Amino acid sequence: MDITSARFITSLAEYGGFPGRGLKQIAVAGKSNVGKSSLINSLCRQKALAKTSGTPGKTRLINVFLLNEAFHLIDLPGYGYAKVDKKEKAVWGKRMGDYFEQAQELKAVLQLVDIRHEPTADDLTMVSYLRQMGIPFITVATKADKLSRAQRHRHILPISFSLQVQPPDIIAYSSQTGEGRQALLNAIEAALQS
Ligand SMILES: Nc1nc2c(ncn2[C@@H]2O[C@H](COP(=O)(O)OP(=O)(O)OP(=O)(O)O)[C@@H](O)[C@H]2O)c(=O)[nH]1
Ligand SMILES: [Mg+2]
Repeated sequence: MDITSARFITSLAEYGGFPGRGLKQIAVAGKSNVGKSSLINSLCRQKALAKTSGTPGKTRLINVFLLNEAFHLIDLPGYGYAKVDKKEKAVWGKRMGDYFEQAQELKAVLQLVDIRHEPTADDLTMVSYLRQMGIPFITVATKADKLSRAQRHRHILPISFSLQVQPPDIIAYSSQTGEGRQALLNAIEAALQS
């Protein structure tokens, strides 16, 4: 599979009112600044489809994109942003809970973790939530370009232990070099067929 077209559809605070339901969905989750929006841009080969930022907490709403006129890709707001107060965290939790409970068209979550770091407590909470909900997820280790090939192996292992995912199932990805793009597209294609 390749991506032949991609466009922004809408930003939602509440998923319940989303009119374009019925198409299959893939959602992108992960902590703030892990590279969710950058991954969407590199996957779609567009520079500014999803807004990216060096400042964590850029994506606050649920952003919906239509790919290949065939399925929705959902950019979820990131979690674990230290400067967010309690009230905002509660809003985030409610938004996400509503989304995951209502998104019956959701086929898989791309769960992003930074290849350089061990998954955070929030990552573990997210993954166990997905498992509990029976939502399949594809683990993507982002910013692979920041490590050498030898270093990558050393970093994938603790990620695999902590998330309980087999090492070969973790896709090392770089939005800057396009590494892992084809592997991820293949995984998305398989998820959409399930
Ligand atoms: N070197 C490198 N930098 C990356 C990569 N992906 C993202 N970044 C950088 O990481 C920062 C955050 O990227 P975003 O894509 O905005 O992250 P996000 O997960 O969407 O963040 P929120 O919207 O705040 O949740 C930006 O400065 C990006 O340029 C990558 O593959 N390699
Ligand atoms: Mg973002």
